[in-house]
Amino acid sequence: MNLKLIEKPDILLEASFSRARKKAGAYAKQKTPFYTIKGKEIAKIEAPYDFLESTLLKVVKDFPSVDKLEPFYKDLFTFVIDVNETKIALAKVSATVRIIKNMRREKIIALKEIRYEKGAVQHSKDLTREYFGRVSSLIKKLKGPITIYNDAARKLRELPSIKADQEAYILAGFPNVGKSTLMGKITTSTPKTAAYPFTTKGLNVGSFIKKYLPIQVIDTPGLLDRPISKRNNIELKAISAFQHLKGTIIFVVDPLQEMLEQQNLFAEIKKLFSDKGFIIVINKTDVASDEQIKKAQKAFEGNFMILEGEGLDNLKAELLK
Ligand SMILES: Nc1nc2c(ncn2[C@@H]2O[C@H](COP(=O)(O)OP(=O)(O)O)[C@@H](O)[C@H]2O)c(=O)[nH]1
Ligand SMILES: [Mg+2]
Repeated sequence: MNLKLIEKPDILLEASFSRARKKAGAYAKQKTPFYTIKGKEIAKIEAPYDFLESTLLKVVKDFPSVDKLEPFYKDLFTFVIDVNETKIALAKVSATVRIIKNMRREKIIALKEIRYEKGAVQHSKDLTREYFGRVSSLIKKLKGPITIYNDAARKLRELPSIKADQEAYILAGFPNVGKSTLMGKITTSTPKTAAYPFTTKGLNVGSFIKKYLPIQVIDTPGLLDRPISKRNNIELKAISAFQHLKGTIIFVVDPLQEMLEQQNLFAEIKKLFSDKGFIIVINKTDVASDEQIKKAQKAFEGNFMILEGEGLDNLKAELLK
């Protein structure tokens, strides 16, 4: 998610006022010196708003409407940030920009009304100074909301880019069964590691092409590789976000590892993702004994099954169907 951060108030103000000075400096001479002064002051008043509008309102506009997000991301958003707090912070930002806009209009009208008389030059400059002072104090008050927004944006920027409306294969199975290796074999793109806020290892997201369309393959280290029943609430939520993805679970079995544990994990995952398709891959057939392979086959009997090794081609063919 490509969200811009907002600069700190001091930097925003410095940028606004330096634009104001530049604009005033570039202001062309008018018929009379007084018109020139007034014109410069008007230019100074316009510049900060133009800058603040283009930077701050853009951030507000770019922030996705959580209600309209794909359910997968909607879940992730609500786990990762306080959506309400962030919305309130952004509302404060846009309200401030609106106040500055109104002030700008009032000040410009007031400036235009100043007649050429004693004290008029000072009066014009005072109006600008007063306006700058109010802009400063308004923007400084945004310190809290800006921090809240930036913290949220930083977290959201880390979310993996998974296309929730496209088909995905999700790898599951105990550690060391060969999920990442398999991922490398079936994906044609180099898998990218994306931070996933609920695991230290993040997700690996890769893809292959099926009938000209990219199909995503997602490896979930730390998520679908331990008994679900031992998960805490946050982990369960992190897992449940995957329920929204359209896809198939590839459950990888290692014949060299304890079989009952793997069966139990499979049963839990199957229950959790009851609406998804499953493919079971019995891996490491090159090093497992016939007996171990048979045991694994028996353990998962009745379920859809493909063998790795010589079966990898079958898996690829299956995935490309
Ligand atoms: N002999 C053999 N080793 C494999 C196979 N697949 C993976 N491995 C090895 O098993 C170990 C764990 O693999 P990895 O893909 O990291 O497992 P993950 O933890 O499930 O992602 C690594 O040393 C791999 O080289 C296989 O088909 N045959
Ligand atoms: Mg791995």
